[in-house]
Amino acid sequence: MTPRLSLRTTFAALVAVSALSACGGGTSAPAQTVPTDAGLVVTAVKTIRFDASEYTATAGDIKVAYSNEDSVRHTLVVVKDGTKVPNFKLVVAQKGAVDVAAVNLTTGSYTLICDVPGHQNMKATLTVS
Ligand SMILES: [Cu+2]
Repeated sequence: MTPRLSLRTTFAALVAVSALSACGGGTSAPAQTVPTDAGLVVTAVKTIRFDASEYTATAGDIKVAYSNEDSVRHTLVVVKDGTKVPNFKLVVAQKGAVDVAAVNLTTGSYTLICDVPGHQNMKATLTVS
């Protein structure tokens, strides 16, 4: 009985460790301020909107900063031809939060959205040239 018990305990410990490591990483660490070299700055403002309906950026690796001046959580997702650009999503959980990450975009027209349910109002055009 003892060997079986210790095996089970080891397994439980392994599961706990892998669960812990799954929690780390993945999301980018939130910055406190908008970096001065950001290639695109988007702000979520009151009444569940972005601060503009049209944005522009230069093709290549674009450092995107997302700032929250609203009181609820917002996300920023880039959509191209109805498909979300993979591996890119900014999240600002509360007022004053800033999230920054780079996304590589080629020349073209994109749509910026917030994919929080009920936030369909948050939609803007991003022109990359
Ligand atoms: Cu939102």
